[in-house]
Amino acid sequence: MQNEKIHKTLGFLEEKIKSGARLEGTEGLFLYENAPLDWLQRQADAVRTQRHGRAAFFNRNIHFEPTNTCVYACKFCAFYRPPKAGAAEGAWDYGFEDLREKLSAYPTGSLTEVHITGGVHPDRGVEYGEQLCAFVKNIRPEIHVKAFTAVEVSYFARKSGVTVLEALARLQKAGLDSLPGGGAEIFDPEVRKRIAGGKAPAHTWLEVHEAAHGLGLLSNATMLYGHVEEYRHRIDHMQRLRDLQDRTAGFKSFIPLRYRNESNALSHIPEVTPEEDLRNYAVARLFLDNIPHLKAYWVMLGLEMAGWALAYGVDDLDGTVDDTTRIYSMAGGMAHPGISSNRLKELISAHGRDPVERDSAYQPIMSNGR
Ligand code: V47
Ligand code: SF4
Repeated sequence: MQNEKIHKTLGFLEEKIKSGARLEGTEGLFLYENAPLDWLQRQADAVRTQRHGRAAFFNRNIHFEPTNTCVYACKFCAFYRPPKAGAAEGAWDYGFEDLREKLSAYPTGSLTEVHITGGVHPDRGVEYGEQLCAFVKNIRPEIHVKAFTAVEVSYFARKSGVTVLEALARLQKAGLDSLPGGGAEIFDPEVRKRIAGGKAPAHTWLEVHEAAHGLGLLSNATMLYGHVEEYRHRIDHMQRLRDLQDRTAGFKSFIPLRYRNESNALSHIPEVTPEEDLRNYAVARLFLDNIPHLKAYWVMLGLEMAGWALAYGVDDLDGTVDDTTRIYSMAGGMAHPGISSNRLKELISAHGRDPVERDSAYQPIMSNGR
């Protein structure tokens, strides 16, 4: 496209964004393809400031990944092991007592959320999920249980011969508080088939979240980018989330996840540049106008880049995380992710924002250290 035409369209879009009007899919695509990064930064930061002022959110959480045994074999995944694999091949399976031990390292008040997700174990149905949620609530009733991706929930339901709605209602009764955003990858069926063939299709992922929202459970949404997809697939992905959010308002945060290329079946694909990460956050902030929070997951991105992302529309850095998540360390992310809340606050302040500790529903809470 010629420079003059690009310039004119950017002027038009700047006015549109300022007025609060919603961007069309073609306009989102135009931004990905043509907008200079500094232009995107200014627009995304203005929208972010309008919504959240100088606040940048974080929470005190840990991740627990019960098993990496998985019935699926997503090509981007460095984490999973097939059901026949044993410990020698790197498979693991933690029991409830391992979780008890892990939680016991955190005195009451020093942790607000446990994020539980893992491989889709062939033998586990909704009963397992209920027991795990109830186990956490029994020993630590104050901790928010964010557990099981839509892919895991859909498998639980199938395995136990119940509907998704029934599975979710039973999990909620047992103690589930919200769903994490994983498993969304990219919704476009062709791309999804190439990178995650076999696992729950887009409509299943969306149906699980819609049903969860109907029960009053909040959830997040991710997007895995920077592999074989094109910009139009990212727009399609965000459009489907935006449409669902218009109906339910149940998504709290959107979490773009950059494809990391170590030790998986797509390792020949180079990772995208930091500039591309920032472009993606900014377009997401502008296009996805009805999901309030945009999260830079520092474990995937690195702390320094997560700090920079705060100027490109991001308002949330996830949490303290602890060192038990391996989804990213096995794919090229930080080896032992974990950080104190003070370090997160320093990072946020160094980037000119005000750190706000939040609970899992993004209500500000008073911190008591660690
Ligand atoms: O769905 C797996 C991604 C996701 C790779 O809800 C990879 O608050 C990049 O969903 N390169 C699981 N990404 C993690 C997730 C998440 C993380 C943090 C916070 C929340 C939340 C959710 O991890 C998977 C997949 O998209 N993933 N392998 C990889 N090689
Ligand atoms: Fe299994 Fe999840 Fe890895 Fe896919 S991304 S292989 S569903 S653990």
